[in-house]
Amino acid sequence: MKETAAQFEIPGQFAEAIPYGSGHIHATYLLRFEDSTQSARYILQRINTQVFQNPEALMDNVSRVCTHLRQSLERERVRDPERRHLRLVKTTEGRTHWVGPEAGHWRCFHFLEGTRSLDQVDTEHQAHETARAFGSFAARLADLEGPPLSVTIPDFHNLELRYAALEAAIRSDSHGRAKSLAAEINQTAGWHERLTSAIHAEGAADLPIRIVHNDCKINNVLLDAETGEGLCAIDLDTVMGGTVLADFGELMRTSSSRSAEDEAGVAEMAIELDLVRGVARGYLTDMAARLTPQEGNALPLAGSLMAFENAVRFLTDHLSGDVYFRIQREAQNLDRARAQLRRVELLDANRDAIRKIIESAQLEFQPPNGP
Ligand code: ADP
Ligand code: GN1
Ligand code: MG
Repeated sequence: MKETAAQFEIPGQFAEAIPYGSGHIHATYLLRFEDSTQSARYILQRINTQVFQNPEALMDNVSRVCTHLRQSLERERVRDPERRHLRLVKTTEGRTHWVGPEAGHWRCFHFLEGTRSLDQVDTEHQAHETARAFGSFAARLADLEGPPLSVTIPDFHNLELRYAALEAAIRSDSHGRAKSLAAEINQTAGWHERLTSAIHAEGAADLPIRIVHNDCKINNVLLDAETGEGLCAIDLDTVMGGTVLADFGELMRTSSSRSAEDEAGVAEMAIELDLVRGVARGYLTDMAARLTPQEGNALPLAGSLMAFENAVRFLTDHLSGDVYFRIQREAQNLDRARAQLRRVELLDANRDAIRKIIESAQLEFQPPNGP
């Protein structure tokens, strides 16, 4: 790790590198450097190139997004700009990342001090600040100049392809797990049918493409450790063209329930309307004025769709022998899938209440003459 860290333009001496965070994709390390008077921390990541097969294009996107956010924050003289966007540390050769032995692609960010990320939400304020940070992020990127961002994962939120991948995993049943999963597989098929009709009924099939984050889960935002203010959207690898459903839906999926993503006690799981209000008001603070009426109408469905998409992906990965999402224990992807199926059910059952909350947040944040 010391040799890898030495490839980056970091002053002082290497002190330590320890595994960090609970992301499912990259290998992340907290790096500490020190000199005689002070010590500074960094995030060092080995990019998962199974998942991101074009790391050059990926890092070009990330670097453009970081630069644009910095310029936007500086132009508006926002307080504390350094903690409101990710900052890459360049390599000693002035590059965005370093390609090491065995084609390991490494990158380094300044550690945002005095912040924390949560794996699950507890208060309405946390839900609000998480969603507000992601809404502000999307609003700032609306005027990104230059060519479109590269597609870092093709068809990332293509539900039909995700579902087809599940069906293929069931057919090949490479780890002999399908037989014991008949209940989950049937449930998934049922939701696939219902949600496919809902997408058409709610006009959610052909929403405008805008730059979105595409992975707005709760632990991809850094909150101020003391005040809880939502400071910085992180994990920028999937920032590219997409629909508002991906971002708003992922926020609803991860921040509308006081339970873990892999919660085993699904019977007690609940959707809490105070958290739903936090998400809706937070996200719409900066985005209400930008959304078309068609996008606004589709928002109440977004949480069910993203919970379903994640259920399908976790179940596929469990059937395939856990090759995509990192796990800390046996059958964790199955627990994740079951918990997401329960969220689909709860979000769907609460759709009318969720719609009312969203409509009231839209009124609160829309300019008087509409978007
Ligand atoms: P993954 O794609 O594997 O989820 P992330 O980029 O989300 O990787 O990073 C994993 C975790 O590391 C985050 O959830 C967050 O807790 C922490 N983290 C990442 N970047 C920073 C940073 N610049 N400052 C502080 N913490 C960070
Ligand atoms: C992954 O990278 P991370 O842990 O923030 C995944 C998301 C899933 C999420 C489920 C690139 O997010 O799409 O929704 O796990 N990221 C990628 O927790 O596949
Ligand atoms: Mg992450």
